[in-house]
Amino acid sequence: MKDLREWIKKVEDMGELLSLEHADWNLEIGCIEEVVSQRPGKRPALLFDNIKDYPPGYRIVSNVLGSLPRLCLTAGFPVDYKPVDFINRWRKVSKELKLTPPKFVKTGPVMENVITGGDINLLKFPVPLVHHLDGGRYIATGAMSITRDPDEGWVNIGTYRGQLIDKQSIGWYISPGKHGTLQRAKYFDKGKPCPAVITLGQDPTLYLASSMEIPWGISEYDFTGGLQGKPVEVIKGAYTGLPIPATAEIALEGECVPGDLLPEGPYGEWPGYHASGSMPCPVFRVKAVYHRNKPILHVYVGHRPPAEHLYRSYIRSALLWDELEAAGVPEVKGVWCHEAGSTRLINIIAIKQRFAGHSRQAGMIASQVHSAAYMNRFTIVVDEDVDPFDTDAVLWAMATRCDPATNIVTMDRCWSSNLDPLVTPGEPTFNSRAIIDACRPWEKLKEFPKVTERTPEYKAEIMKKWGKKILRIDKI
Ligand SMILES: Cc1cc2nc3c(=O)[nH]c(=O)nc-3n(C[C@H](O)[C@H](O)[C@H](O)COP(=O)(O)O)c2cc1C
Ligand SMILES: [Mn+2]
Repeated sequence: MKDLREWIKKVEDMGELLSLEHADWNLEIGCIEEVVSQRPGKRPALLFDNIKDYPPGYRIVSNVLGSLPRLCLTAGFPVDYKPVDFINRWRKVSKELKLTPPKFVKTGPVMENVITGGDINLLKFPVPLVHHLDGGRYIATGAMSITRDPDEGWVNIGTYRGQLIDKQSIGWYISPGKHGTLQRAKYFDKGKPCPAVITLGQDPTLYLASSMEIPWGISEYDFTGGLQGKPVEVIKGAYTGLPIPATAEIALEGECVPGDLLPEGPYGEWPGYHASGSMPCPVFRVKAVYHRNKPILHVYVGHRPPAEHLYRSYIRSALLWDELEAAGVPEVKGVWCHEAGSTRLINIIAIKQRFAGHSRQAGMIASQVHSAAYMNRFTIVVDEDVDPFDTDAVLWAMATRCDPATNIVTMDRCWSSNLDPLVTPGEPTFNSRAIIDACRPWEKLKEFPKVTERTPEYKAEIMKKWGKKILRIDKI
């Protein structure tokens, strides 16, 4: 996609955009998003203009990727894909794409306004107070943080939250173990400040890559260039030297000095809680602000599912399936990172059992590979006759094929974070997790009671003979 504006136009043409005026940045916009993204039926992207206290044109876009057609548009896929089509296509494309580094250009729309030094005032933008219990106004939610590995030289992009501390500073929260945290820690270990760029509105295709677990060492820029078949255009930041997307809506250049910590949080987050409390967090000091005329701030509103972040169920399912195969788990027939687990907490793997221990292998590995290891709590392994997308079928398999005393194993001291409502703020961020082996026990596979269900062929025969009479009920 060229930029966020082209994306908005396309979404409007698809009938998936709702434009609203005169909403208040103070709680209203956050709640409108929650109502819209949790309603049954269409859940449009939201574009707010004439926001209270702000000049016309200073807009907010929200619920950006909160529908499968919008996700397909963003990935460059046909917009009528079903979940399984998306997952298959993402797997194929991400295997075949040619990593394509960004292209440096002299200037671009993001440079329409340049503000430095004492003139910087982040409240120029309609920074929302999103939830009643948030620790403050959150400026970076649907955002991207761009950093360079000081030893290896590659550029990472991650979506990490940022709370407005004052007119020139942001509490820059990155969870333990994320690429941004690892790179930032490398600067701090050398006693050096960590330079970074934070963008607050950008091409959703780049944002998609920024918010997903692309492997360590691969720049999300290069991945996006490959996905869209042309390099992302970037401008070299005057302060940091980092590549800034030329069409970003708003970009902030600055740095984080070791030991410069201030309280951050809580923010109502994707698991559906205000966890984490308020904790000391590295502060991002803004040195330069660039923005387009009439900039659009991308706001992500965290809350219990259904929510915008469910788009990550589709991508994570594809990534997890790939990682299982790469780790040597054979005969994976389906993967679903369930929306009720906010795409991370409950993952379902379907396999065709081929050997004793196969189901345990699938579950243990699925609970630890990169795309799923962070904050996972339940991995459920089912046989191939169970559709992982069908929650009732998965629960039925658990209820009828899993002997809890022998087929639920737990692990403790695994990778979690302050966003986990079971983690006590200030304590080490471990969690425990369960592998629920809901496959028919291997040693009973042959004699396991047959499922009480007619064959599709016999059902079809019955419908041929009786279908008209049965379906009359729909017309009554
Ligand atoms: C809207 C949104 C907000 C997010 N906020 C955070 C955050 O505040 N901190 C964090 O560590 N990860 C956050 N994530 C998850 C990361 O973006 C995700 O794990 C991504 O893979 C991180 O990039 P990395 O793999 O390069 O570290 C968020 C994701 C989304 C979609
Ligand atoms: Mn990364």
